[in-house]
Amino acid sequence: MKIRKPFVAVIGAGQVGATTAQRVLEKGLADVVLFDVVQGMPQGKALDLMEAAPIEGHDRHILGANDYKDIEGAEIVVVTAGLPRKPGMSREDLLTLNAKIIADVCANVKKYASSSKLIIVTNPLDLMTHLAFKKTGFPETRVFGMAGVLDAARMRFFIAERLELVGRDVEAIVLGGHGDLMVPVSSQSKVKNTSINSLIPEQELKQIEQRTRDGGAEIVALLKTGSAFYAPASSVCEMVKAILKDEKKVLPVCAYLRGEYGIKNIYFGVPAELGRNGIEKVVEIPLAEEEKKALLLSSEKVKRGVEELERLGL
Ligand code: TXD
Repeated sequence: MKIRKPFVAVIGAGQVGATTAQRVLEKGLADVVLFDVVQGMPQGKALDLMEAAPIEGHDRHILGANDYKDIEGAEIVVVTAGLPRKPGMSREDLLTLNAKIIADVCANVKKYASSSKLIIVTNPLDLMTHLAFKKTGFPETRVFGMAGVLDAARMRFFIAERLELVGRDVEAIVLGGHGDLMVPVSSQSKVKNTSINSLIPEQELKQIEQRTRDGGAEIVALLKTGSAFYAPASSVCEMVKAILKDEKKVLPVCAYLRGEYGIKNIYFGVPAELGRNGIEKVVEIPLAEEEKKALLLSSEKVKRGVEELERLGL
């Protein structure tokens, strides 16, 4: 299948990778190269997706690949490659295994797509994004992670459900590290310019914030095997669209900080403008005192993670 530029390369053709490919194609955003180390699997998924095209009515192409050469010249590389935690495996074991995968992916991205924008999805998100930044040596404007768009979408849905509204009419923002210390920013959440604080009683809002923090775990518990992928894929696609269409849209992105929000030298979830060049600008928004404190606490956890990466020599 002939791939036309600008195209998106998706590394890892599992649940999130394949669904991201599907969304990019079916929204007509770009052609896609879907790469995986498992032989035949990305080709099978690519063929299946092409066979859906006559019905879906798009004219995009997708190529399944086991050879990194096929990602040559990609405009955006989305990295979903990784292993899930298995029974008996420690967090540290998983960190080491996924770090090795990210290092291998980065070596190939450097070789074949050295001017691409890199969107990291693999967990632990903030640390894998940090590692990708180090391993590629790309400027920080071209290496960032996806988490905040997903966490905010979850919060938007929970607010919409509570107020019996449509999710797209709700604005919400979630900042910080992608984990149990993420910071849902209720002070900036709105429905058509009305602050959420005046629509939902504080106690209920706290419950929505907690459900947002536990959003990933809630789905894992229901699915029993694997983790969320529909909303994660939509979130990646939103970022891909902002870049390809040079929207300069402000989205919560895992970005490298150099003192913004009083935090530096780590990758952390903050609002950032996404456009053709990747991160065009990190945006500082006003926060309530409590939110500022929560953000600093979350940043301490990410810092400890970066120290662990260094201690493990990764
Ligand atoms: O908000 C977020 N950032 C996240 C992160 C939301 C959802 C999922 N999140 C994480 O993404 C999740 O914890 C995992 O670390 C990744 C991918 O999740 P997915 O659900 O797609 O996992 P799968 O289905 O197991 O797919 C992973 C694929 C699988 O096909 C492997 O064969 C492949 O990765 N894989 C590799 N591809 C390329 N290169 C190497 N080395 C490799 N190793 C495994």
